[in-house]
Amino acid sequence: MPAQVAQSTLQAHGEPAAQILGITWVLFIGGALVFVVVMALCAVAIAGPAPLRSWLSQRRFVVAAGIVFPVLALTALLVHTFGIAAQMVRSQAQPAATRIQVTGELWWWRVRYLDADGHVLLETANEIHVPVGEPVDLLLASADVVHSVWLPSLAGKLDMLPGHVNRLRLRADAAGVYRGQCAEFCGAQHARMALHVVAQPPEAHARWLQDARQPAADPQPGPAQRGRALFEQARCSVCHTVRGSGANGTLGPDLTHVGSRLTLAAGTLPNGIGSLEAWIADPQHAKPGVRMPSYRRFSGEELRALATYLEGLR
Ligand code: HEC
Ligand SMILES: [Cu+2]
Repeated sequence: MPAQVAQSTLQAHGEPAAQILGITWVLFIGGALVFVVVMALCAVAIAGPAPLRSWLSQRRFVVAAGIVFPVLALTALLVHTFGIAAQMVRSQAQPAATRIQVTGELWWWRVRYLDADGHVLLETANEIHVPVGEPVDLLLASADVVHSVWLPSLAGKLDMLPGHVNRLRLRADAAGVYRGQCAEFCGAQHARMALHVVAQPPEAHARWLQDARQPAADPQPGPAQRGRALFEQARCSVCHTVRGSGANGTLGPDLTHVGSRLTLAAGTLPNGIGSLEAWIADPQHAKPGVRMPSYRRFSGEELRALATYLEGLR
């Protein structure tokens, strides 16, 4: 797994993010310069020598600095920003070869990889794997309320709207794990709705995609096998799919390869046996209001078996 990259707008690792960062710096430096000059003029106007003070209070100066300058400065910024926006629209006119449907759910992300004809190759959750250096289109939708995808190091921020598909272009120029999050308040657990983009060299990405499309392997005899039996008895399959096992619920995240994910519940817990046990026993504690019931009735040994089974789904 590539290394984690800090989640920061100030560290752009791909084209759309770099273009936005350029605008950020122009606005920030321009705004800072204007601020410094205005503060200096204020100081002079209050405590400066009398001739300077009277010069500053001339009508001509007030009109030039108070009306003409802001109009010119804001117009220049507008033209600059429109220029970059037009450049972005031009460079994104052709659809990208890699298209991934990302649907916001309360409070996680459904991720579907599409083939050239728009058929679903694979469904997973909360993690988007992309090839390094290639443009990728995220087709954004929502299953419920308005969410927003924000991946500051790779792209801008774009809303996910019910009944409408928005397209977000991104390109990761270096291998890495890029964190993102929901940026539109969507309910109680909005703050625990993170996602990760995993960028790998194209060959590694192709291999990952091929592996991820395989159904789940049968569990080893022992606790894992007992875990699968418990998974069936407890009817986790009402909400979860594990391809190859008969479980085909769609209300919650696909768990076919849940063991290979970085985190659980959209960045709420690091993945691992302990976290899986804690999550299954009491998701309402880890993420209050979440759309999965707590299973406090399982014994410690049963939880361990379930977690062992899920952790083995790689
Ligand atoms: C009523 C539907 C429902 C049932 C039943 C259910 N879950 Fe869930 N489960 C969810 C939802 C929804 C999420 C996503 C929660 C979130 O991140 O906001 C989830 C998340 C998970 C996750 C984390 C997956 C990930 O990729 O982050 C695991 C593991 C899990 N459930 C295991 C189980 C097990 C084991 C059972 C049975 C004992 C079970 N679930 C029963 C709805 C359900
Ligand atoms: Cu959200």
